[in-house]
Amino acid sequence: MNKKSSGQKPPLRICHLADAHLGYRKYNRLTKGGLNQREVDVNFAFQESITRIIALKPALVLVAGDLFHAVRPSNATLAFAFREIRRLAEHSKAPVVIIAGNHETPRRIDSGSALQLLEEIPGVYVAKECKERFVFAEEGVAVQCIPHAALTQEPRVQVRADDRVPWNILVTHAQVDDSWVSDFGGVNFPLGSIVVHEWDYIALGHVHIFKQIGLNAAYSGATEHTSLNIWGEADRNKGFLEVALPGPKIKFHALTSPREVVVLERIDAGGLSPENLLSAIADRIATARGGIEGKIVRLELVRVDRESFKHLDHKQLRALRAPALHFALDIHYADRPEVVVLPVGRKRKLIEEVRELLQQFPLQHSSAGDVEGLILKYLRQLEGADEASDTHAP
Ligand SMILES: [Mn+2]
Repeated sequence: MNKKSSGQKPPLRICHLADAHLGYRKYNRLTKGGLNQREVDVNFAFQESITRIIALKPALVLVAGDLFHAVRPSNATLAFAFREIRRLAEHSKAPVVIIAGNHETPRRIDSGSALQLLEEIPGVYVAKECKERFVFAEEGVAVQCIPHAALTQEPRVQVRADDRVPWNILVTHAQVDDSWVSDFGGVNFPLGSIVVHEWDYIALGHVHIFKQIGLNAAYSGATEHTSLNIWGEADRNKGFLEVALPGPKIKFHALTSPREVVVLERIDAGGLSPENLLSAIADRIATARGGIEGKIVRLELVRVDRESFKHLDHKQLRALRAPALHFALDIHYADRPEVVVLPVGRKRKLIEEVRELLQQFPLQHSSAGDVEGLILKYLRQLEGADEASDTHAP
């Protein structure tokens, strides 16, 4: 019986989340229990999303990748994820489908995936490596999963919707266009490479802000501020999606627990005395609505004179910054080019950009070649960092 053509498709309500990045650590602020404060924040936000999803009573829950921040999460992170996913499956009674994102995908298949532990929970379905399709007859829905590793294969993975099932959903973790980049390491997967309209909904992970793509696809965004450049997403809420079919009608639920990120308006320090610069900083901090206590704050100072910065009252400056969980003071000195604008042209490799940048800087103590070698070394270390150790890369 083809329900699709008979027009009697039963309504379906789904919750879609992604990019929880459990195990993310940043800054050296610890909780009373000795845990990294940001790791605890990330757990809180995830817990809030699970509690709120349970309350919404969806028929299906989708986790579109990067549940874990690293290939080998700590034992504490694994135990926390296990408990929360089990709570979700038990209390919602909805099937929970999880796919692997780039952060939790090992480069070597024999490393195994941390996600396989979650497969042991009844009602939880995991696509770690290959494309996989889960059909839930009772809910009348087929969920086609394309985890990160399946997208890296050549030739490109092929997927088609199944007409015999009332609802067809696609879940993947990738960069579908270049309009917003939150994180590197994802595969470029233009939606033009699939038949977009045959899917009732396409649940995306990888971009850390809520973003609807066309009529039937969306990024839910991350559940906390875990992007490489958190300042660029400071004013965007973190949350998850409730998606109702037919439609899809997509509703964003903003979480209340993510820590606030504040980007203060930059200060032009050109010509300011040390005293005036300090009071300008104090004034700027006073503009933060609700203060800066416990928040993650950034303030840029431009055209700073090295001598007057040295004579700043640093004790007072420390006192001004102290209430924040983390206060990034980004200083651009007057005797350095503030921003180097590279010519716009074809897309190039990062190292090519670096090479060009180096040519524009007068280097005093080392050659451009040495610096380039060093940068290349660090880039490679960064690439291998997730996998190389049990500890977390900065
Ligand atoms: Mn991510």
